[in-house]
Amino acid sequence: MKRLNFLLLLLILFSAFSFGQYKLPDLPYKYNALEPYIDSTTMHIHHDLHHATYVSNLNKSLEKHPELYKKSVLELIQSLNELPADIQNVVRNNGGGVYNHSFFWKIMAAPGTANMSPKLEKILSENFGSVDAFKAEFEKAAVGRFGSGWAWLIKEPSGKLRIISTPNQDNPLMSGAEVKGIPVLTLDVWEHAYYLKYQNKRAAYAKAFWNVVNWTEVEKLIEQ
Ligand code: MN3
Repeated sequence: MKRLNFLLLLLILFSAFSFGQYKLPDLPYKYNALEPYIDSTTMHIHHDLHHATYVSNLNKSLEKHPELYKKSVLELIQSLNELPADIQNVVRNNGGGVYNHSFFWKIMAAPGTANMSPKLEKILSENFGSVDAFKAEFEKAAVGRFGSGWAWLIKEPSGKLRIISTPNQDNPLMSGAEVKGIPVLTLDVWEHAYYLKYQNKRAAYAKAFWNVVNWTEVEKLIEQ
């Protein structure tokens, strides 16, 4: 009986200690699901090492302010200016890294499994002239982002769709974002996202990306 109590106590202590800490989400598909456009090795390195590091760095950055573990990652990055000054920057970079990658995995799918519906074609054409014009503008934002960052399709408060890019791990939901909006599609243009397969050819990576977009999810996010 004593032994059981001891085990229970350990279990309770363990849950209390780990409560609220951020965890690396699993990929919503297999590592090789996006082949041949995004290779399995890149997905392993990107998810298991890069994304995982943002998660552990975010956890570490809140160690001195454990009450903040109660907040969601989104809540943290939407209220950066309200956080203790000593952690604002580290939460911006690592909270952004956690949020952006979790979102990025969700808006991709195995080639041919989540094609663009006629309804979404119409929405994109209304906003950008045509689907091709939309893709060209998005690729331009991806290629034109100097250094590391992200290209985004966002829904502005007015409901209009807009293409932007952000540096580092910034995103359009963050407090202080230059352009605010709801992300509905994104492309990671850090070199770690494409260098193994595409080397310095970011434009080829941006073009290949169209084969693995989860258009069903994008449409759902636009309609929300
Ligand atoms: Mn990345």
